Amino acid sequence: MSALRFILGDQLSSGISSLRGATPQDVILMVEVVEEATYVPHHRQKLAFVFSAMRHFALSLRAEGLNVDYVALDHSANTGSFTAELERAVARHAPKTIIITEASEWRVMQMIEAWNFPCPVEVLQDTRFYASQAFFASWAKERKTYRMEFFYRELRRKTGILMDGEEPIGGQWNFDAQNRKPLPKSLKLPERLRFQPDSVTREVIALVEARFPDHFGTLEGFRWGVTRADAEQALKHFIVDCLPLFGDFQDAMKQGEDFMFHGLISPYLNIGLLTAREVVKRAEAEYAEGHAPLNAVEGFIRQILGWREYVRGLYWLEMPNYKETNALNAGRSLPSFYWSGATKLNCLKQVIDVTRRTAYAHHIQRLMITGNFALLAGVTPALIEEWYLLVYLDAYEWVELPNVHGMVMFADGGLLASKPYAASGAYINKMSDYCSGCYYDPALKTGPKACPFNPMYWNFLIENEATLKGNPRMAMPYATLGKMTDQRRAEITGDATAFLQEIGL
Ligand code: FAD
Ligand code: DLZ
Ligand code: SF4
Repeated sequence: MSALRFILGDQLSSGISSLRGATPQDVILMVEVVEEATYVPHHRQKLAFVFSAMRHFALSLRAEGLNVDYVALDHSANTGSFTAELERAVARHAPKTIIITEASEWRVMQMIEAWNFPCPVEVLQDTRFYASQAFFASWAKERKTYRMEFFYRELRRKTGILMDGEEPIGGQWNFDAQNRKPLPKSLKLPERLRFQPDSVTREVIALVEARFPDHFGTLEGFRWGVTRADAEQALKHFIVDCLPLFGDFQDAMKQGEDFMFHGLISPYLNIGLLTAREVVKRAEAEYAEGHAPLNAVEGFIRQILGWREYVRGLYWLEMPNYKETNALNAGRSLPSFYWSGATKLNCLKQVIDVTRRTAYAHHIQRLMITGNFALLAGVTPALIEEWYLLVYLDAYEWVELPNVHGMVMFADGGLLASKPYAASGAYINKMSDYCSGCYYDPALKTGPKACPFNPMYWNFLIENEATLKGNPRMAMPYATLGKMTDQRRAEITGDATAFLQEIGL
C-alpha cells in the first residue's frame, strides 16, 4: 500500500489537501472516537451531525472508487483516540507514508506533532481558507492592535471580491449603518429549509442516544443536512430566499423565530461540506446579477471573508497563550440556568431554549444575550468558553474561542475587539420582542421588577473602571457614570449584587 490518508471529522471536503492525488491503492482512514465526542460533552445533535456527515462522506469516497477504512464508534476494537486508532491502522496497512491536512484546533495539532511512526507523516496546509496562517502572521506583524475591518479590506484587495479596481464596489467598505433594523411586526419571514433524517442519520441518532444520554440538548428535532448535496441545497435556499433581507435584519431577534434571515451554513462550512470560496462567490454573483442589494451581500461576505478568516488567523497566531488571559479578572461561576433554561429573564430563556432544541442560535443571540449576560455578570472566561464550545453545532475551538474570549468576554484585553460589547436592557428591547413577554421591565432601572441587565450594566462599568475608563470607545458611558452620585452608584452595586446572589453567583 502506498499512502494512508487520515481525514478528520471537520475535513469532509472532496478538495481537501490530504485527498489530492489519492488513488485506489491508498487507504483513506476515518475514525469515530470517544475522545473527540467527550473532550467537552458536546450537544447531542452535534455528535449526530458529525458522525452522520462522516459516514456519508465515506460512502461518497467509496462511490468514487477510493478505499476507505472506516472505524465506527461501536466497533469492538475501537480504542477511542485519534493516535491509538492511527497506530492500529498503521499496523493493519503498513503504509509508506501518512498524509493528513493540518488540524483546525491547537489541541489536535499537538497530538499530530507528537506522532512517531515508522513511516513519514506529511502534514499539509488547509487550503480551504482564504488566508493562510503565514499570511495572517505577516499582516499582524506590522500592527500593535489587530482589527477585523482592516484585515477584511486587505483580503478584499487581495481577492478582488466586491472590488471595482482599487476601490470597494459602492464606494464604501462597510454598509453596517443600514444593517441594524428592528423587525417590523408585519414582515413575513421565509420558511426555512430543514432536512428529515435518513436511515444513516437515524442509526447515528440511536447510537448517540444510547452512548451519550447525559450530554446537553435534545435529539428529537434533528433537522440538519448531513451530505454535500444537502449543504448545497441549504446554501441555494439561503441565497434565493433570505440573502436579500439578511443585511437589514441581521441584528434583530424575534421570539419563536429561530432562524429568520440567517445563513444556517456555519455547521456545513466548519466541517467542509461547503467551502468559504463557493459561498462568497455565490453571494457576490447575486449582487452582480441584481438579485440582492449591496448592504446585504457586503454584510454577509464580511462575516465570512472578514470575521471567519480573522478569528482563525488570530487563534493560530496567539495560541496557546490566548486562552489563559483574563483581562477583566472575571471570576464568577456560570449560572445553572445556562444548562436548564429555567430563568425569569425571558431573553435568556428563549436563547437557551433554541440552543437546546437546535444546537444553533444566531450571532446576536450569542453575542448580546448569553454573551452579554456572562460579560456583565463577570463569569470566569473558561467556564463560558466551555459552554459555547459544547452547545453549538458549529463550535470548534478555532472559531469559538476568539468569539467568546475576545469578542464577548474582552478577556484578551482588546486584542480582537476595541471595546466590550456590553449593553443594558434598552438594547435588547430595541432589537427584540423578548421584553414584552418578560417578568422584568427593561424601562425600570431599580426595584424588584427592573430588568437585571440595567443594574448589571452599570455595575460592570463600576467593577471594571480601572481597566476600561481610559478606553476612548467607552468615553460616553463613563461620562454618564461620572455624573452619578455616590448614592446612585451604591444603589446600582447593591441591586446588581443582590441579583447575582439570587442566581447563585
Ligand atoms: P450568518 O449570520 O448567516 O453568517 C454567515 C456566516 O458568516 C456564518 O455561517 C459563519 O461562517 C460566518 N460568521 C459570522 N460571524 C462570524 C464570527 N463572528 N466568527 C466567525 N465566523 C462568523 N461561529 C462558528 O462558526 N462557530 C462557533 O463556535 C461560534 N461561536 C460563537 C460564539 C459567540 C459568543 C459569538 C458571538 C459568535 C460565535 N460564532 C461562531 C459566530 C456566529 O455567531 C456564527 O458563525 C453564526 O451564528 C452561524 O450562523 P449562520 O450560518 O446562520 O450565520
Ligand atoms: C467534533 C468531532 C466529533 C464529535 N467526533 C469526531 C470523531 O469521532 N472523529 C473525527 O475524526 N472527528 C470528530 N470530530 C471533529 C474533530 O473534533 C475535529 O476534526 C478536530 O477537532 C479538528 O481539530
Ligand atoms: Fe431580557 Fe430584561 Fe428584556 Fe427581560 S426585560 S427580556 S431580562 S432584556
